[in-house]
Amino acid sequence: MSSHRKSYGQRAADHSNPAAQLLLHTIERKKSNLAVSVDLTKTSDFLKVIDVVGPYVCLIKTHIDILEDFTPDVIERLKLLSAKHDFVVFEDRKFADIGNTVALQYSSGVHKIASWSHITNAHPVPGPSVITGLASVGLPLGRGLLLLAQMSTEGSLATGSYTDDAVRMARAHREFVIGFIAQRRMDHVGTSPSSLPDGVEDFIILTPGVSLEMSGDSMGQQYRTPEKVILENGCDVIIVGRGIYGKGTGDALDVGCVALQAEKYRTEGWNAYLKRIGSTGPTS
Ligand code: S5P
Repeated sequence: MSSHRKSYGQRAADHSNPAAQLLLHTIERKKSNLAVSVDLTKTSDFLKVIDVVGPYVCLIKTHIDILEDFTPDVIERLKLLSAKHDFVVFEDRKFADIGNTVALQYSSGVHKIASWSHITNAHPVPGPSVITGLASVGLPLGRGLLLLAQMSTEGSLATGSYTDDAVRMARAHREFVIGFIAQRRMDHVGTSPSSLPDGVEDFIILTPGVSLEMSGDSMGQQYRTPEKVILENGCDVIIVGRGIYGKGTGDALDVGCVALQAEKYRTEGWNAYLKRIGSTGPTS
C-alpha cells in the first residue's frame, strides 16, 4: 500500500529515526496533523499562543531568532509546554551553509537548537554536505531533518530538477532526513512505481502556505486550503501561522479566537486525512 494511504500510526513503524517516530505517533495519538508556526517577536505572546494552541497541534514550529527578548529560559518554558501538551518542536532554521558552519550553527551560539528542537530543516542548495554537517550533531541526539524541496512563495526557484535532486539527496541519507518541506508528495521523483517497492521509502511531507481565508499576503506568500494540501496533494502535516493567530500581539491577541481557529484547522486537516485513507466517520 502506498504510504499516503496508510495511517500515521502504521507509518511510524517504517521509520527508524526517533524524531520521525515521535511525530507520527503524536499525530495519531492527538488526531491532529496541524502544526502551528508561532512567528511572534515577544516571548510573552509566543508562549501564550503555544499554550493556547497546544492541545490542538502535533507540532509547534518556531523561528527562535525573531524573539527580541530571548533568554535561555524561553527554551525551558517551551520544553515544559511541549511536555504539558504533547507536541513535537521544529525550529525552522533553514540551514544553508557548508557542513562545518551548519554544525556550529545547529549546536552552538545563543540558541543551541540541537539541544531542544526535535526537528529542523535545511536548504539543499549547498549539496549533501549540509546534511552530513547537521547529522554529525543531530543524529547522536535522535533528531530529524527536513529538506526544503519546494517553497510556497511566488517565483520560488525550488522547482523541477532542484526538487528532484533534493529527493535524491534525502534518499542517500534516510537515517537523518525524515521528510520534506514541500507542496506535494515526492514519491514520483526519479522512479517508476515498480522500481520503488512499498515500504522502501516514506518521507513525511510538511506543508506551509495554508489558510482557509486568505489566498496570499503582500510579500509573495501563497495559500491553499487544508483539504487541497492533505487530500489532493497527499501531504502529511499542515503548517499554519497567521491563519490561526492573525496579526494580533499583546493586548490584541484574542486567545479565545486563537483556540477556535486552531480547533477549526485541526478538524479540517484531520477530516481531509480520513478521506484520503478512505476512513469513514469524520470528526466534527
Ligand atoms: O516554503 C515555505 C517554507 C516555510 S518553512 N513557506 C513558508 O511559509 N514557510 C514558513 O511557514 C514561513 O517561514 C512561516 O514561518 C510559515 C508560514 O506562516 P504563515 O503566517 O504564512 O502561515
